Amino acid sequence: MAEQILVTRSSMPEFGEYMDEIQGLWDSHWLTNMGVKHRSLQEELKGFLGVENVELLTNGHMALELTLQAMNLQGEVITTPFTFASTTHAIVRNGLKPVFCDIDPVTYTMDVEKIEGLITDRTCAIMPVHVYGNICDVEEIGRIAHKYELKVIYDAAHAFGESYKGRGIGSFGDASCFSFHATKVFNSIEGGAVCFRDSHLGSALYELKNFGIHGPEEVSAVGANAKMNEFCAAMGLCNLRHVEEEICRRKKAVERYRSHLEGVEGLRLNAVQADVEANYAYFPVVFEEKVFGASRAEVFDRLAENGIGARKYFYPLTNTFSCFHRQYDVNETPVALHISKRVLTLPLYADLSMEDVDHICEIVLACRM
Ligand code: T4K
Repeated sequence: MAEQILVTRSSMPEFGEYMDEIQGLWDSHWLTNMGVKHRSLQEELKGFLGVENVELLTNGHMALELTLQAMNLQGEVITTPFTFASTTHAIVRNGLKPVFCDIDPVTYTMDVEKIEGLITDRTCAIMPVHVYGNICDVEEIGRIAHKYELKVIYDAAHAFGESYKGRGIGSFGDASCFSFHATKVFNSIEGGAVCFRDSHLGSALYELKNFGIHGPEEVSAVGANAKMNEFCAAMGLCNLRHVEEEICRRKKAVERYRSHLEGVEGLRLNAVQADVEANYAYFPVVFEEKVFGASRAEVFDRLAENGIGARKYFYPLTNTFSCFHRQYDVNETPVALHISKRVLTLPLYADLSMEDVDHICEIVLACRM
């Protein structure tokens, strides 16, 4: 049987490069708790992301969850349901109430026209998502947040290495939370980071990721254990050396996809955003069944029959999850509902060959017959 093509495939450095990076850990026996690899990855990321402050964490989810905790927020957080479970869970697990804003039909990010109508006297923050690496309207969100004195925490899990108008995307808002999961443009196996403006937030995050320990004999907060270990940090250091090449190779695959699928009636490809240095994190395609001639489900099944694992990122919407016991009304986010029922993310990773892209597109287009 031919090898399966999955939605993504982790990029890894040469084995020898990683071995060299971790050699010192055998000598020092220092494996975690903010060791030398942790510190050096943190420093390198500041430069690469163009931000002043970075705090490393075990994963993108803990980045979101502990950032909300560190800000000591109460009340309602405006967010979108067109995202991975993590965004909404981080809000709920902090005892905060998610208030769902609909998404923009072109970028799939928070529809800024609809934010102000959702603000109440209980609103404390906005948590928009740079979904698929599509950048939110950071200027308008910044304006609204300033006007109503709200915190802005970006879920930047998909946005590693991107910039807007030449400025690192992690420098917008009060904080931006990145994921370095194995499936991301940049991975440290598991990992995440928070970029933030206010240095007090850094000290709070540093303590919260280490059980809230303030000093040898003082525990001042109910923290978690969310410290990135040395092996993950070492993987991050290796992958960071190759991430620009990673993005270039992804770009080539995206261009190849576009050469086949652009302009096909009933298919909507991801928006190309002005002033954004993109990272080509995902390749979402929206299938309008009546125009295209086949539904998302048919395309998904046909690809699966051929050993190709496209994914329905992000279906179902988080405001329909059974764990929320019908607390939210999905009809309040009709655009998100429409897109989530029709979108498929096609395989995309640095090692994906042009022949594989051709093959995937052939199968997709043949679904119309
Ligand atoms: N916010 C947003 C918007 C997010 O999308 C995410 C994570 C987060 C926050 C939270 O960040 P983290 O806490 O995860 O750092 C995957 C990822 O696990 C998850 O990180 C990601 N978003 C989400 C969109 O996708 P699954 O359940 O779809 O993963 P899985 O195991 O099905 O893997 C997908 C494909 O990736 C596989 O078919 C093959 C490939 N793969 C997977 C793994 C685990 C590899 O090549 N290597 C691997 O090690 O969630």
